[in-house]
Amino acid sequence: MSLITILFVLVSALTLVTVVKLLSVSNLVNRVRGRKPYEITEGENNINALMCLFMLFFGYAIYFYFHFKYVTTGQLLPASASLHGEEIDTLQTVSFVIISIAYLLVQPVLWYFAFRYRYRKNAKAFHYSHNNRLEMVWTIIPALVFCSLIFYGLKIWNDIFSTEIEGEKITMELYAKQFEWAARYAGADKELGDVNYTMVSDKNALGMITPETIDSQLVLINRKRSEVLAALAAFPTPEELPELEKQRDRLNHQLKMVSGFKKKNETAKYLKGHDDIIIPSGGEIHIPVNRPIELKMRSQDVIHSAYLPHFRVHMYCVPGLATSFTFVPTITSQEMKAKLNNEKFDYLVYCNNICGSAHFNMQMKIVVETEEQYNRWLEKQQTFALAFKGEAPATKASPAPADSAKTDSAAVPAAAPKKVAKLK
Ligand SMILES: [Cu+2]
Repeated sequence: MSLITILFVLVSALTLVTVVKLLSVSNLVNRVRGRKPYEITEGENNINALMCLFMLFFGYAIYFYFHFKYVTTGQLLPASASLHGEEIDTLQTVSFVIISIAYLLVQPVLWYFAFRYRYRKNAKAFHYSHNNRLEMVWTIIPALVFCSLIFYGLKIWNDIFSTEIEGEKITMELYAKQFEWAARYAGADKELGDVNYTMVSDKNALGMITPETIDSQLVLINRKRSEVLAALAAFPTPEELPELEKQRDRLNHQLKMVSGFKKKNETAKYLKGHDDIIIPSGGEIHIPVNRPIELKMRSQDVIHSAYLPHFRVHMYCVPGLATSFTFVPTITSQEMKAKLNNEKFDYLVYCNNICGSAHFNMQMKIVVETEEQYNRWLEKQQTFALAFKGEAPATKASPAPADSAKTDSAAVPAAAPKKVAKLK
C-alpha cells in the first residue's frame, strides 16, 4: 500500500469519527435543553425548506449555463464528418430535448412541494389515498415517450448497420494495445492477411502470419526456448524456478501454435498478408473522403474502445473478438480546419475505455483527404512483405531509409515505384 493510500484511509476514518462525535455532542446539547434526542426545530426545518427552493434555482442555473455555453454555440463537437453521423446527431438532439422538457417541468414541482409542505407543528396532514386517473397519466405518458425513444434509437441503429453503402470500400484494421494504436490496410488484394497473437515479435508488431514470419518466428522461439531450458537445467534457485517454468510453458504453447501454422501449409492463405500496409503506432491513418471505410478492430491485451468522435464512431476492441464498423467520411481534414477556423485541428481516434495508466494518451491522428491525395500517400507506403524483408522494422513511423529516398514528397505518382496497386 502506498503512503498516499494509507493517508487517504486515515483521513477518511478520522472524518467519520469526527462526524459521529459531533452528532453525539448535538444529542447531548438537546438533552441539556430538555428536547428529545435528535429533535429538529422549526427553525432548522425552515432552513431545509429554503435550501430546497435554492436547489431548484441552482439546478436551473447550471442547466442554462451549460446549455448556452456549449449546446447552443455548438462547442461540444463540430458538425458530423460522416454520412451516418447526421442521424446520430438528430437522435441525440431529440433525446436531449425530451430530457430537457422533463427536467424543466418536474424540478419546480419536486422542490416546491418539498418547500410548501415542510413540517409545521400545527399543520394537519390531508389524507389522499390515490387517484387512478392520475396514476394512469403519469405511468402511460412516460412509458410512451421512452418506448418511442427506444424504437427510434433501434431504427437508427438498424439503418446504420443494415444499409448497403454505395462505393467501393476500403478495408482496414485498427489495432489497440496498451497504450497505442496501430493500423493496417488490406493492400492491393483488398483482404487483410491472417494474424495471430503468437506471431507477435519486435519485427512483427501486429502478429502477421506469412511464410516468412512463420520461419522467422520459429527460429526466435527455438532460440529463446533453448535458453530457458538451459537455465532450467542449471539448477535455478527456488525463487527463479516458477518464473522459468512459466516462460517454458508459454514458449511451448507458442511453438505448438506456430508449428501448426507451418504444418497447415496454407501458403495461399498466408500470402494474403504480403501486400498489407502497416501503420505503426505513432503514424497517421489516411483515408479518402466519400469512400466507405470498413474498420475491423482488434486488441492485443485488454478491452479498448475505438472512439472517433468527429465521425460519430465508437466501437469496442475486445481481445479474441472481431468487431467492425463501416462509415463514410464526408469532410476532409483541410475543410474541417477551414470550417472551424483552426489550423491545428486534427481528426483523432481515441481510446474510450479506461485501459490502464496511460489510457488518456492513447490516440492516433486520422487524415481525411481527396482521393488523389490519398492515392499519392498510399503509393509511398511499404507493403508488409517489403518492410519485413528489408529488416526495416515495421514498428517505426517512417518508411525504411532506402524507400523514403526513392519516394520523396517531390516524386509524385508516376515517378514513385509502384509498390502497391491503387485501391480502386
Ligand atoms: Cu485503451
